[in-house]
Formats: sequence, structure tokens, C-alpha cells
Amino acid sequence: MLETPKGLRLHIGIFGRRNSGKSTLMNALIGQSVSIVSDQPGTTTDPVEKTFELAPLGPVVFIDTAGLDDEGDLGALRIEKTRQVLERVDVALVVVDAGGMTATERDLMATLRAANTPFAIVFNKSDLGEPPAEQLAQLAAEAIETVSISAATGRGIDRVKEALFRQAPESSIEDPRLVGDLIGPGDLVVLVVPIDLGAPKGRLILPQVQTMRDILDSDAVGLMVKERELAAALARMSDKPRLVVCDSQVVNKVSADTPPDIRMTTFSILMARFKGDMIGLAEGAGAISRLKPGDKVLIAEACSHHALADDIGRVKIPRWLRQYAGGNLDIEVRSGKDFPEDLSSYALIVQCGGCTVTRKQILVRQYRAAQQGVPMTNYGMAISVSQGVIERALECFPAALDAYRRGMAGSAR
Ligand SMILES: Nc1nc2c(ncn2[C@@H]2O[C@H](COP(=O)(O)OP(=O)(O)O)[C@@H](O)[C@H]2O)c(=O)[nH]1
Ligand code: SF4
Ligand SMILES: [Mg+2]
Repeated sequence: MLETPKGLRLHIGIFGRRNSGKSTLMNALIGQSVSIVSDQPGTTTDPVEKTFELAPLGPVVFIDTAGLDDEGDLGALRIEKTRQVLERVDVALVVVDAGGMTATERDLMATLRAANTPFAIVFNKSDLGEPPAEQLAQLAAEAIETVSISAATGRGIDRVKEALFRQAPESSIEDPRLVGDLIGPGDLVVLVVPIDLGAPKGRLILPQVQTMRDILDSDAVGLMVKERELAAALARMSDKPRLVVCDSQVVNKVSADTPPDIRMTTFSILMARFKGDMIGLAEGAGAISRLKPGDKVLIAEACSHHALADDIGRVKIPRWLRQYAGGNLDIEVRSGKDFPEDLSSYALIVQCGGCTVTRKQILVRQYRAAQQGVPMTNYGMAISVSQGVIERALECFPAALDAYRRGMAGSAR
């Protein structure tokens, strides 16, 4: 945490009127008392900063501020300080107490909008009463994210974190490398790409192109073959390749043709790391072995136009999962943004590869599943499990392999 320069951390400002519960919220988010809570309005005078590791965003800085409705000369000074904080935060939480929003919050929202600072409205003190319905409707119409919580009891704190992930700029989440960290300059990487009827005409698909680009960025050497030419190509090489990456469809043949001392993985596994938290997805893959007949499984497609590989999520994966469970499963498919709030009834979630959505969107889904204790994996991992090659495909990711085994044992969480 100390290694991240302060300037690069995501700064999250907590704003609102006096006594709305800003300090209580910050303490609840951090899980310790750093900010003084009091029913005496104006207790927080100077902005209080606290660095905190907020997975999956990494280290963030929370800034608790004085109320924006402070009074008197001193109050004006505090408001000025709070306004300065407004200028340097990347994301804001606007805390509103049970009574609902006033002109102060409206002003604040206008300021945040003008500064292009993303924010969510946090209606606090839900233990005392629900937020005014017309305000909720109005904010929804303006596409402003709202969360109703009780900072004092802790109810809804996870939803505030989720809102923060959603509002955080994409740039605040660092994209991991595809293969760059697995290879060094001069290393040889073999990419195995089947060219069958399903392959798009005259071109390669994005994961293949992105992997090739990352190999070039690493000053390494990339070589592409179809699965049928792999064995001959390997036989001709005087130096062993550092890594073999193949399409999931041919993983069995490639695994057989690649000597055990050569590391091997799939594009789907590389993409799982690029487009989500690989550790969580591997742990979720382990849970496949624990499925029982009658379990409810959610197949989550991130968009509604999964044209080519439609049968993977809707036909192939459900069929494999039923085989694993040894009986029928209650399989539900959801497309697009329709990812349920309440996941508690599912024994497993299988997310698509997420090619049309961002890494952040997948991370937010994984976060929600983890909060509710529901295992979540993705198509690529599930396919590797079904083909019996997951352990080999995860060998170059030891932490993910451990997570997979943990998931099988069910000792997760
Ligand atoms: N009932 C209730 N009281 C709360 C809640 N959150 C904060 N408070 C109380 O509201 C008062 C002001 O809280 P504080 O966090 O200091 O507000 P701030 O001025 O916005 O920082 C304190 O007495 C808190 O205990 C809540 O969720 N429910
Ligand atoms: S995001 Fe990509 S993988 Fe997911 S459903 Fe859409 S097309 Fe399919
Ligand atoms: Mg305070």
C-alpha cells in the first residue's frame, strides 16, 4: 500500500450537510474509528484523510469533510476547505440524512457535475426512515446512483462500496497484462489458433491479437500455429517455448501435444485475468465440483448479442454442468445489465467472457457475488474444468490454482 504514490490513489470525498452521518459512514467503510462521530453539528472541522485498501480498486484515500451547511465565520472557513477537497477528489459520496435532500445537496450535485466528478447519493439513517420516494424517483430519472443505508448499523455499507466501484473512473482500475508478466525479452511464445468454420473469415479475434501485441510489447517472440501443426512445430524448435497459449476448443489436443515441462494455458484463462479477478473466478470454478441436482445456476451474459458462441452459454455449459451435478439443474440465463441484486438463491454463477464490457463491470459483479457468498466463475474457466485441463491451464498462476482447489474443497470464505 505504501508503494503506491499518493497522487495515483483514487481519492474518494465524503460530502453532505452537518450531522448527516459522513464521519460514521467513513468509519463504517473503513471498519475502524478514524473520524470523530458526534451529534454535535460541526465536529469534523478539518478534512480527515485515511488511506485504505479497497479491493478491487486497490489503495484509496477517503476524505471526510466538514458539513457544507456550516455556520458563522469559522463555518465559512470550513466550507471553503471542503470546497477545496471537492476539486481534488476522483469520486464523491453525497450523504443525505433521513429527512431527504435540500438545496445544499442540489448545489453540491451541480458542482460535482460541472467538475465532471462521478458521485452517488447515499441516503443515510434508513433505520429512522426511508428516503422520500419522490426524490428517489427524481434521481433515478436523472440516472444518478442512490443507495439507502444505515451507517450506524452497517446496513447497506457493501452497497456503498459497490456504488464506489461503479462510479470510479475506468482508469482507476489498472488493467493487468495479458501475458507480459509471464514472459521476458527474447522468450518464445506459441499461440495455437484453430481455423475452423467458427473462426471469422480472414482475421483473428481480439484476444489473439491482444496477446500477440503484448508479446511484441514484451520484446518476446510470438509464433502462431493451428493445432494440427503444433507437434511438428515444437519438434523443430531447438529451444523450448516459454509458454503455449491455445484456444479453449482445442485445449485437449494441445495439452497432449505439449510436453509437460512446457507451460500451457488458454486465451480464455488469460482473458479471465484481464477482464476480471482471476483468483475469484478460479475459486468459483472449483465450486462446479460441488454442484448437486436441483441447484440453481445463473448464466450471466454481459450483453444481449452473444451471436456466434450463443450455444456455449445456453447449451454447452448447462449440459456440462448437469453432467457434473449428476442430475438436472435449475439454470437461469440473464443477459445484458440484468444481473440480479439478490444472488443468494444461486449455487453458482457462470459469467460470460465479457468481451463487450469493461474489467470494472465484471469486478463489480464479482464483488456482489463475493459479498453474498456465492461462487462465481466464467465461461473460459468452466470450459477448462469440463475438459479436465483446468489444473494444467492454471499452473502458471499458482494463486489461482490454489483458489481453484479451495473452491473444490468448499472452504471458501
Ligand atoms: N440513527 C442513526 N444515526 C446515525 C446514523 N449515522 C450517523 N448517525 C448519528 O448522526 C450523528 C452525526 O453523525 P456524524 O457521523 O458525526 O455526522 P457528520 O457530521 O455528517 O460527520 C451522530 O449522532 C451519529 O451517531 C444512522 O445510520 N442512523
Ligand atoms: S459480452 Fe461478449 S462474451 Fe459476453 S455475452 Fe456479450 S458477446 Fe458474449
Ligand atoms: Mg463529521
